[in-house]
Amino acid sequence: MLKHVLLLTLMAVLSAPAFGEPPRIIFDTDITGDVDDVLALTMCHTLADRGACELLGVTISKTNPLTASFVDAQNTFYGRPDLVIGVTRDATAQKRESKYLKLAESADYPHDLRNNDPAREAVDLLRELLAAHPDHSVSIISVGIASNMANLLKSKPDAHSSLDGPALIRQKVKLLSIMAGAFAFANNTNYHLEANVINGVGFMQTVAEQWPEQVPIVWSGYEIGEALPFPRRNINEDLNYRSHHIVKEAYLLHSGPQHDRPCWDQSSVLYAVFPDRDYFGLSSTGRVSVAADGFTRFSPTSKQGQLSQRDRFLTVTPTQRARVLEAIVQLTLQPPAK
Ligand SMILES: [Ca+2]
Repeated sequence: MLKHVLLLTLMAVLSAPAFGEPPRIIFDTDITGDVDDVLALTMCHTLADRGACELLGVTISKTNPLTASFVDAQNTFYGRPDLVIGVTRDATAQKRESKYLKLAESADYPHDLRNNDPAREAVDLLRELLAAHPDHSVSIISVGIASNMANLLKSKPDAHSSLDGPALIRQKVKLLSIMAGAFAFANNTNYHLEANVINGVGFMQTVAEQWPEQVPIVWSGYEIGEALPFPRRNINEDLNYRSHHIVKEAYLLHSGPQHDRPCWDQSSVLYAVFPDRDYFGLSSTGRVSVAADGFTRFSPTSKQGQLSQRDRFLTVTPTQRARVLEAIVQLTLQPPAK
């Protein structure tokens, strides 16, 4: 009898997923100006190909007529031609020129979506995706301005859910992994005003002030990506398994062949998918506030007044830095599964 119970227990242990369910992720990007968004989206695909996460969809937070078309081209390149895409239609979201989105118009990258008009509205798509998945199961990776996150917070009950934005987030979101701000001496100053904040200060203030207390935010500050320069050599030499590679061409159009572009956005992807693998360290808990000039101030939880435990920011030691960079590089170079 005891033997039988032990056998059943062993079978249960072996059939359970070793590290729990892979995270469900939504990638919220301002894929226009910088190219780290392109590399970060590639990581979402290659991590999903490995079964490390489930990629639910992509939402775009800045305005350019080719954003959705480019994302569709990249999704198609990585074997997910039907992955849902939402774009912001907020007239106050930053409009941005791009050096690489024109690749969407190249015959080398076939795909369906030719412009943004047929794409979904981002907040409507976010609400649908959140409503469709189990409670506390969705990790949102936000690596641009916070237009979509702010507008999700302001959203009202609709056909997808009877909950307003904050209640829907409280019920469905497990984590917001966000690349924004600066929390250390960076760029030769202890007062670095980071682009994802200053290109939409009001949006980031809404997130900092109104995101539900119960749903953790982990901030990847400017200093994290700055410590992780993507090796140009890997772009030049290791993406030649296709005669035309959308990541290689986008990188070269943006940064040229002589630049190691910092991995700002990739850091938030890696943390969201592997929060327990010690790729990064974490600050104490506390609260981030966003000043009118875009400065991000972290105030630790203390008994002397600051009681919020919602926010933490990433840290990285030299040993972690080496591991993180190696993981990001390999995930970026990994060919599409199909
Ligand atoms: Ca970005």
